[in-house]
Amino acid sequence: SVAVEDPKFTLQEVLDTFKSCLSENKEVFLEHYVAGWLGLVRFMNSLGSVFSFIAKDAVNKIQILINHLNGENGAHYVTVQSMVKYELDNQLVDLTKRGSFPESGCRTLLRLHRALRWLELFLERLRTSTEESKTSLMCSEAYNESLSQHHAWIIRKAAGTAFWALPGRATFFDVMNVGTPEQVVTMLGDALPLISEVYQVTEDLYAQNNILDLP
Ligand code: 1Q0
Repeated sequence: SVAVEDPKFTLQEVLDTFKSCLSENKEVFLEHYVAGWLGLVRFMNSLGSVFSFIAKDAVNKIQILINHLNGENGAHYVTVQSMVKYELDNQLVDLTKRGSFPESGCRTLLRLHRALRWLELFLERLRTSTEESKTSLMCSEAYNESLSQHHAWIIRKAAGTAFWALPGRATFFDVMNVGTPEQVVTMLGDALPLISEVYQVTEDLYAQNNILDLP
């Protein structure tokens, strides 16, 4: 199970984890991908209990991937590339409707992958925001441009409600624990291209294998 308390935690460390995701030949290490997500969830938990229904789903999915990594076929789960190949070659993925493999690595990671696009859009807005900018608005705009397209109405409704409970920009910057607003902006500028790259490599892999719409 997953530890969620860490007083020294800074968002910088989390975003650094995504840097270590990519191998030299642009493979995505699942272990680091999962570690990056754990850090994000920890951050989300520090924002308050309104977000716990979101955190809970993220943790469930992270745990599924950890179980694959630690399972008897773990060697096939070292990279996202090897995972996709292994699961597709062995018919371990539900391709058109939910059925035998509700916990396939491919469909589970796809949910986090879509959320990573939300994160990218949100952090980019935060990076270019001003003191007057509203975090709830930045968050919902990023969500509407990405993740919401994959969510049922009831989930969109619940997410929209949670966004209104987001703390303001100043609190956000504090919780990140990175330093002055200027330092936060610099850190985000450094980290975002790395997150984008991890996102794009995964997106291309899923597109090539025709698995962007797994149920
Ligand atoms: C900081 C506020 C966080 C806002 C997160 C926006 C995402 C809202 C998503 C609402 C998800 C609702 C829970 C259930 C959804 C599932 O139905 C869905 C599909 O799965 P399935 O198995 O039913 O097919 N699950 C998902 O789409 C996965 C969603 C994971 C969302 C994880 C978002 C975690 C983000 C954390 C980063 C917060 C830190 C931001 C750092 C900002 C720095 C200041």
